[in-house]
Amino acid sequence: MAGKYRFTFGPWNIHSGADPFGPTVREEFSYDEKLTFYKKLGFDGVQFHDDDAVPQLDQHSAKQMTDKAQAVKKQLDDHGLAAEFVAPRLWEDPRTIDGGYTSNDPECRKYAIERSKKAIDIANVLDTNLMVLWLAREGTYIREAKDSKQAVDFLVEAIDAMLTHDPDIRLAIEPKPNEPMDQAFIPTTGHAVGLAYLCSDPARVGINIESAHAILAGLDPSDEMGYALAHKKLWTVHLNDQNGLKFDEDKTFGSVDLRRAFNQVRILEKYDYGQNGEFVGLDIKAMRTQKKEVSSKHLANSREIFFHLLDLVRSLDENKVEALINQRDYEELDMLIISHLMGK
Ligand code: XUL
Ligand code: MN
Repeated sequence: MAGKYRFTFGPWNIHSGADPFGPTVREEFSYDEKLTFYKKLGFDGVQFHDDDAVPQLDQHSAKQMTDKAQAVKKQLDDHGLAAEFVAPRLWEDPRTIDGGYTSNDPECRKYAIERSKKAIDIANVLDTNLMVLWLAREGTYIREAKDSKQAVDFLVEAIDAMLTHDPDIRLAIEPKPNEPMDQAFIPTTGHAVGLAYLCSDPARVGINIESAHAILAGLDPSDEMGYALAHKKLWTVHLNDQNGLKFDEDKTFGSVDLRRAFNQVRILEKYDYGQNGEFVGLDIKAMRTQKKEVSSKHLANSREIFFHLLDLVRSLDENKVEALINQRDYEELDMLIISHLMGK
């Protein structure tokens, strides 16, 4: 059973606990140390930002960048790990203060596209053709700051440049409605799918659904997954949990709402997620209060919760579900699901 699902997380998911209001609270594990965690915790692949793989990327020549990426690839091979995707980090450089692809400054937009092409080149060396685009600062703090129609044109222009740069690259957009921006231009799966169809090769533009991001948009993550699956565009997921409309919490999968998590596992299982090589990605942060030596439990726990929920998905009496749907007795269906989740 475990064989059917392969799990990944990013090195940023093991972290030293800083938040906007306080400094780090535990020493950071080095990247090399983090790599040793993956297999031990039951994970098969690594999610990368471009500069997780090649730190200080912008200061390197193309040759230096390739050499460094090759060393990372060798290390992955030595650990028996795959690279799931590379994502350009477009939210820390001074040239991305006002956004990357949608900045009002043409020089900054150019930087964002060039940086994204570098991320694609790194992905090639790491032997993955998947790039995730979390559109961090592609939005506004005040409505009048940018033109929302033109922003979509800029996004299409940037994505088309990436698709042209590498005829094999596939781009998975990770929608999020807010944080760090007040209003993001691509807040939901529907927006991302719509954007895909405006691009030069829509078949190579798909989606990464993060549970917490969907919840922040007031939506049910499993419905968002269904929408992306119907378009054959669910290419990866960032499973986690979120307690209502506040900052992006990246909590352990299922830790807030087990039923909501159950329904995510249920739709993934129903539509054979993973059959085409998709990984189950987690994007989860340990609580700030965790001590260093136990600051990776959130990852192993999330994976374990996924498998417990998978057991529940597989043992649900689907005949009963269907009969209750046919009778339109949704009160009884509600009770069936709740009882099942409670082990009754
Ligand atoms: C931000 C977020 C990112 C992306 C990768 O909320 O989820 O970590 O997943 O860039
Ligand atoms: Mn994410």
